[in-house]
Amino acid sequence: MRPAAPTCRAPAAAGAASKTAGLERRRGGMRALLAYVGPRLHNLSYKLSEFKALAESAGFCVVDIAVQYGRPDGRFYLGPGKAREIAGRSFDTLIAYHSLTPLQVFNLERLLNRRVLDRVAVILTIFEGRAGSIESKLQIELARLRCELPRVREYLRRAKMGEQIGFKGAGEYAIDAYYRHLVLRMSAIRRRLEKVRRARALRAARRREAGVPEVVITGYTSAGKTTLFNALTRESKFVDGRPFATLDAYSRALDLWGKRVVVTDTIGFIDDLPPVLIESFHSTLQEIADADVALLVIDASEPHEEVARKLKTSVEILSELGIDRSKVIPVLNKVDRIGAREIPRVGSIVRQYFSWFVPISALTGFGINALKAAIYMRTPGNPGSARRAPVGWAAFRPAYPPASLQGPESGLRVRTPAAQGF
Ligand SMILES: Nc1nc2c(ncn2[C@@H]2O[C@H](COP(=O)(O)OP(=O)(O)OP(=O)(O)O)[C@@H](O)[C@H]2O)c(=O)[nH]1
Ligand SMILES: [Mg+2]
Repeated sequence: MRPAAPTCRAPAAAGAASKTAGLERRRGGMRALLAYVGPRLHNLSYKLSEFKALAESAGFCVVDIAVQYGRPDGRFYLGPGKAREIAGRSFDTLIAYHSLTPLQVFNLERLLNRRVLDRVAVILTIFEGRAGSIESKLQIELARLRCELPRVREYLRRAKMGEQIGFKGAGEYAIDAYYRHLVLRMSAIRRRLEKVRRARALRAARRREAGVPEVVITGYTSAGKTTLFNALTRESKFVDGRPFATLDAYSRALDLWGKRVVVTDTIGFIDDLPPVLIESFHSTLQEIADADVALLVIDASEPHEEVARKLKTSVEILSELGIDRSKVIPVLNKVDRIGAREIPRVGSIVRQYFSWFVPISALTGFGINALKAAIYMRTPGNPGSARRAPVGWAAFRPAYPPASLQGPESGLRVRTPAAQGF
């Protein structure tokens, strides 16, 4: 297959994106060659364009994508022939789609004489540039060290065997000292994280005691979670078309017809999320598990097969976190990009998992009031019958005139929670 056309423009020089770009630039090695070795998947071009977006988001300029079908080579990831072939090409950093073993990194760096990274390292670079809270900074450092440790162990093993390995110019004793430093630093971070987590759990417990329902916004990265958070709370948190705009869970109180709820924006899901990151961000994900209601934001403007795949993965992640499906409100976002006729078609994909959904456009405000009503109905603490709509049909009118969609009164039928009768 043809890899995506190479583009080498400088990353946007604004906000958090430029911070990550600056980080990579300081490290040097901006021109990246991406490599994928694996099966011929039907959605491979989509996966590769996401991979490219990730690398660009980290500040790299992607010169090309090398694709090789089959099983990754144990020593070089790419087949040795392909690895030698790309050695002659012009780039500074090789980035592999899959997580590389220490041996593969070692061999490739030796062969190419260039920096070799994998997708996890790229994600971590983005995270480093965007982490705001002390907790996410610690989580990222821990993930970084956990990736580094097996690599250093490999260098140490080789140094003990008497090999001249040139690890940052260090010899066996220096590598050994560095290895011990990593282990100590990791346990120090774990202890600090434990304290931060306890404090956060305490705050959440207090909120629960006060009877304030918790609503979390979840879904894939770039689905429009923060745009929705801003639309619900009238905040102006950072929104970006690039992956992982949001890293820190951020909460805000929201008043729904006299009922106070706390809405939290969270980190987005991504395909093939490496276990090391899942573990590091466990506490943030735990926040989702503890919520009374989870808004699962789905980008309705993507191709149907992508909507289906991401929805399936999201449902699996939520169920792994122990979230009952009855707690989930499926939110079909970006309907302004697809038009009213397409909504039921995308909706039929959602109906494979949920009996209802709320179509919205977080950007134009379409459906936001219907969603607020759904949140009102689904969160605990409703006065009187939970089956009664909080207000009349006014609740289901768009907040302000939508850009390309008419309101529910003019043709589009919104299957509201009131109509569902739950
Ligand atoms: N057309 C349209 N674009 C939207 C809508 N909602 C969000 N977007 C755009 O989608 C992109 C991603 O939006 P974000 O709100 O940053 O997405 P997110 O889910 O918070 O992404 P992460 O924080 O990276 O996980 C931005 O360019 C938004 O302007 C919508 O309803 N309609
Ligand atoms: Mg966001």
